[in-house]
Amino acid sequence: MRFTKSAPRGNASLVDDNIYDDVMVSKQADVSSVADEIYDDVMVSKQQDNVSSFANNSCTEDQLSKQKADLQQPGPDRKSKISPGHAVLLVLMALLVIAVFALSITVFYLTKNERCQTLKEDLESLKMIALDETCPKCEAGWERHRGSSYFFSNYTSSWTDSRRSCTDLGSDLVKIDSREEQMFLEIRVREIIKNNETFWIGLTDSKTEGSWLWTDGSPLNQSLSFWALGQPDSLGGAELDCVGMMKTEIPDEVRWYDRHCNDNLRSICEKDSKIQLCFCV
Ligand SMILES: [Ca+2]
Ligand SMILES: [Ca+2]
Repeated sequence: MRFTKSAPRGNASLVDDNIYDDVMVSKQADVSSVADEIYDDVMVSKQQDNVSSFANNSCTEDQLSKQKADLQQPGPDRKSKISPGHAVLLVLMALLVIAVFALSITVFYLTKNERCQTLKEDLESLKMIALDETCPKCEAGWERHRGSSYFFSNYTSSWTDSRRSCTDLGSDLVKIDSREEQMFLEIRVREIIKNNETFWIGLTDSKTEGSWLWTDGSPLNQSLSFWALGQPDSLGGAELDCVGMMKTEIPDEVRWYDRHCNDNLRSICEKDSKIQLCFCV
């Protein structure tokens, strides 16, 4: 509030105007002051709000940092986000990987052991051949078929002498174990036969008449007997106790006949072809 100066009475109107102006100026000054104060209050309040907001934001960032650190650190307080189904799947996958690895190792060692065994067998065979101590020499002319090797003699001798010749070569008179073996021998006999010759085989009933045995002592299997028609015909007591195979009257047919064991005939020797692999080079 400003005080106005006094004025002469004649100029009362002018004085009133001055007073009014002073009052207005003073009022405007007061209003401005109040507005400034309000503005200052608002600014202070706003600054306080900003500080509070900044503090709040800082607190939130701190909390986020703390939560991030907690997530990075394993511990019982942090809950796992892996579901039980995923955990089971992971375990199964791990077991599968382990099983595949173990299987690969097993296959590797089995293959390795098999190769080693084969190499050892080959080495032993080479040693026996090189040393030439235990392997008897075999004659030329052995023929391999399936699991056996066969020798068709060009000389003739009795059944007993023919068998001895075979054993001297690490073999015995042939034992016919199958129809296929019979067929093979038939084909070879037809190919090498010259004058309707007969070849001794390893079958005899010299111990008991009518009881046919192979040289290894096994009895003849009647379902695998290949007698010629009407054979054997010594059941009446004749000394026909050894068996040979020869062509019959039927073209290309080769069958068995019982003969005197002292007859001089050709013969067929048989031995395991594995033995031949070792003994014959
Ligand atoms: Ca045989
Ligand atoms: Ca007989």
